[in-house]
Amino acid sequence: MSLSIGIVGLPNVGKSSLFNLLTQNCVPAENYPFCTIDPNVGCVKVPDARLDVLAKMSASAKIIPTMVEFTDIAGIVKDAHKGEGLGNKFLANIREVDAICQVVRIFNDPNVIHVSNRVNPKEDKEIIDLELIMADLDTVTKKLDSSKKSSRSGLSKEAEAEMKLLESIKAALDSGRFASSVPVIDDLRPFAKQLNLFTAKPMMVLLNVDESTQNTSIDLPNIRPEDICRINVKLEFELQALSPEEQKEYLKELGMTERGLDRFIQKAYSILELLTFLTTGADETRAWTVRKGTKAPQAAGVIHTDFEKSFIRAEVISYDDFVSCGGESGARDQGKLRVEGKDYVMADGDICDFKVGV
Ligand SMILES: Nc1nc2c(ncn2[C@@H]2O[C@H](COP(=O)(O)OP(=O)(O)OP(=O)(O)O)[C@@H](O)[C@H]2O)c(=O)[nH]1
Ligand SMILES: [Mg+2]
Repeated sequence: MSLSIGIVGLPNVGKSSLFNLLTQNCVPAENYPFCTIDPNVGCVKVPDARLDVLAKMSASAKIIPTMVEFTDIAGIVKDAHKGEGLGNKFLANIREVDAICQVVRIFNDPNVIHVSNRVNPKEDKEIIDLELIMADLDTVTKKLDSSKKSSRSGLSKEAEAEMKLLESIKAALDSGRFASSVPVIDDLRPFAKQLNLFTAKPMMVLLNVDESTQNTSIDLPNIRPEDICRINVKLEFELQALSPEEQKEYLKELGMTERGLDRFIQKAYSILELLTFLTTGADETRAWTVRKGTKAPQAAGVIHTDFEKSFIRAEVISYDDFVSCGGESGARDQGKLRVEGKDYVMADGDICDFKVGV
């Protein structure tokens, strides 16, 4: 499963630099022979420390991480929703992605022109937000108008509920809030999804910092603080050029324990509402991706299409149990290996052995 995150922001904030950083960091895996699918789309491996631990325990010949796709989108300008700049192309590109990463500049550099000639992350984010909100408002208003027309001949209960939802979304957008701030009941989820609104997509912010702004506290609209990730893109480029040992040394000097880039990829992966399950053995230790809520047979189907139909049961050990029991046989002895059936809902970190029929 390949889900994609669109890198969105004002011109010159570091979107393409981030994209290049991500794709250069990528080692081709056998299921994705090319990292860069086209100049703007790249597959990136998701760092997961659990893989190294499991590979060591199982003496695996190789490690295969799971992947996530990033799309580098052209810089948005004010009035994009009216077709300014690359307006329409830009919006069409964002429409296709599953989640949005807004890059916001908070680095100072007189050599890099800022479109408004000043560094102001809050206002920059507001410009982008407004474009997305205006484009969504257009979609919602059109939809409301057509529902109102058909309502003259009477509305079904279902259509009435849909119209109410549209009205709540419109009210939110009118007051500068995102569609994602409007609660949607389960029955209306398919309808809401099919609207494909920009501001209903999962969203995160990457603050492109420098040494002087890396700890600057900042309050951004329409985003939870935990969905903001700080990276110094320029510094990450410098790190990229170093060997893994030199990187460790440099990070230590800077008082950091890991690269910001790894944290960023993990965060981007997490907003997609996915979970990782694992398989491990002498051949390989591997991470697999499914949407949250996926049941065991469908998860087995990710490994091999036929496995979904021929699924019999799953033998599951949670990652923590696997490690603390010293591997599969220890977990089995201590009653930590669970036998799960076709209604089992997968959990993150499940180590699975799927039993299938022929
Ligand atoms: N000082 C500094 N410069 C940066 C940083 N990130 C990017 N730049 C520079 O900013 C300029 C623009 O970077 P890009 O990555 O091309 O910006 P972009 O957001 O893709 O711009 P558009 O594609 O035009 O929308 C380049 O000269 C980069 O080298 C950073 O963290 N610090
Ligand atoms: Mg660019």
